[in-house]
Formats: sequence, structure tokens, C-alpha cells
Amino acid sequence: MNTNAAASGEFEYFDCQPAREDARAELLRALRATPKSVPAKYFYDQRGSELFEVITRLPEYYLTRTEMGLFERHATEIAEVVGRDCALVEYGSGSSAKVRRLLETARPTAYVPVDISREHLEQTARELHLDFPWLNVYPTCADITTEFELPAPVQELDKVGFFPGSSIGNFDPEIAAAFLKNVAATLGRGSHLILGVDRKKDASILEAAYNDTAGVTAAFNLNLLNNLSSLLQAEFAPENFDHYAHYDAAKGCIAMFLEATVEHEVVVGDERIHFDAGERLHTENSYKYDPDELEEVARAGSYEPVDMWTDAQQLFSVFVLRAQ
Ligand code: AVI
Repeated sequence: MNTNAAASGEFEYFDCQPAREDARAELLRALRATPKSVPAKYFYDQRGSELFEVITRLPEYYLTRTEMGLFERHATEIAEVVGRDCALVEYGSGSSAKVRRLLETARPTAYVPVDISREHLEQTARELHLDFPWLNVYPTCADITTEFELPAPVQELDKVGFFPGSSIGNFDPEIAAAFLKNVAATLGRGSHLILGVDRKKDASILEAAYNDTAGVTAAFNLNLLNNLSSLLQAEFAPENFDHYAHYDAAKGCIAMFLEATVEHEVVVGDERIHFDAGERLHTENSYKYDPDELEEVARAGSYEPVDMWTDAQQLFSVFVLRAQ
């Protein structure tokens, strides 16, 4: 636990990171299954988090700049939802870039960025605390897909959730509803959640966003293998795989894979993971929602839609939901 007494706002780091053994068991289960998969949260080691930041600035990746435009245009209305005396809890905070405008306008009492990537979280939370010295900042390293405790200093405050970037789309819809139920239980009945969601649109726009010409999304996908090698003490070789992403219209999601280019095996402890040439390892789904579809998921997750804004091209939506 680190404290910084010099600034008027407190800074305290909380660690609820899952043990490495949990990650190993989860990964082995997913790699032994047919078809093979890896949960998307394993993209976000230090390098993966950095590559994702680059993705958010790519010309093809319209999501981030469109959402930022919505936060800018509706800053006052969103700030009213947040209010002054609350703790703003950001799920999967990454670089904490999107929350800055909200902190400036809403000036909440505390900010709790929650992320699984420990180094990235500490570094960005420290930078943020330097820029907002009046704010109590309590970075919490946790897997947002599991239950975790909020830091003690915010437990008595009203909570507002912030889950931007269409990260909700990385859960299958039933899991998204279960996740929302969990958030509602953690933040409390009547609390608000500000949620960014990517909308359904022409498949060519969606596919370009996940197959950028600079190859950053491919590097992000392939970097997952480096994280697997480190977590499993194995040697997954990025040169044996290709990036593959396409829009699955039936499911309404971009599906992303690593496709083995040659038949090979990877030794993990005392077992061998076999890949056929052409075999695909599923790494991510990114669901896209029309507003009525999202509202259905929200209701299944114990939330009632309160407000929604979208851009002129109807690329992206920002919802305000209230926990029931
Ligand atoms: C974090 N998440 C919302 C991103 C998405 O668009 O699904 C992750 C990503 N994967 C490839 N590009 C970006």
C-alpha cells in the first residue's frame, strides 16, 4: 500500500489481483477445450495495454474518438449524473484517458480506477493524481469479471460506475448481464452506471476497425502469445500464428482469432498443446448493439435505462443506467 501525503487528495493503491495459479488453471482449461480459446482479459499485460492505447488512436478505430466526442458534447448532463460527493468507479480503466473530462466537470470526491494490468494501473493513476491533486484516487488492481471489494475509504460514499469504450461488448450477452448484476450489487441500488457501447453498422466499417492497415491490432492479438508464455512458463511462438478478425453477422460481433500457420506443439508443464495448421485460437468477441438490444441486456442485468446519446452517424452510444 502506497500513500502520498504531499497532495491534499489521498492516493492509496489496493491489490485484489488474482493469484497466478488461478490464471494458469483458467488458461489451461481454455487451451485444452475444442475449439481453443483464451479469455480476452489476457491481452492486457504492460505491452498489450500500450498497444491498445495505440489502437484507440488509429484512423480505422472510430470507437474512441466518437465516444470522446459524446462525452464532450454531453459533459454537463453526464456531470449531473455523477455529482460532487460520490466515488466514481471505472471498470477496466486502462489509461484513464476518458475519465479526465468527467473528473474536471463533475469533481467527485473519489476516483477508483479498477484494472487487471498492475503496472499500467499504478503508473496511470499516479499521473492522474498529479493532474488532479484535490481528488482522492484509489487504484484497485482486480479482475473486473470476478467479485472484488471496493477500497474501504469509498465504501460509505455514493457510487457511480463508469464503463466506457464498449468493453461490455467483450462479454457474450448473458455474461454481460451477469457482469452488470455484479456491478449493480457492488455499487448499490439506485446507483448510476455510465456505459459506452459500440453500435451495429456496415460490416466493412467494423472489419476495417479490427484489421487496421498499420497492423497494430494484429500486433495486439499476437502479443497475447507473449503473455501466455510468461503466465504459463511456455514458448508460444508469435511467428507460428496469423491475426484473423471478421464480423459474425449472426452473433452480431467481431470475432478475433490467432490462426496457426503450421502444425506445432507448445509444451506447458508436463503437457503438450497441439495446434493443427489452420487451427484457430479464439481470442475475443466484440459485440455491437442496437439501442433496444442493449436495453434488453441492461434489464437482464438489473439496470433500467435512463438516458442515451448517440453521434450524428449513429456509430456509438453512451447510456446512463440506474441499478434496480
Ligand atoms: C477493449 N475493447 C472494447 C476493444 C474492442 O474494440 O473490442 C478491444 C480491441 N480488440 C481489438 N481492437 C480493440
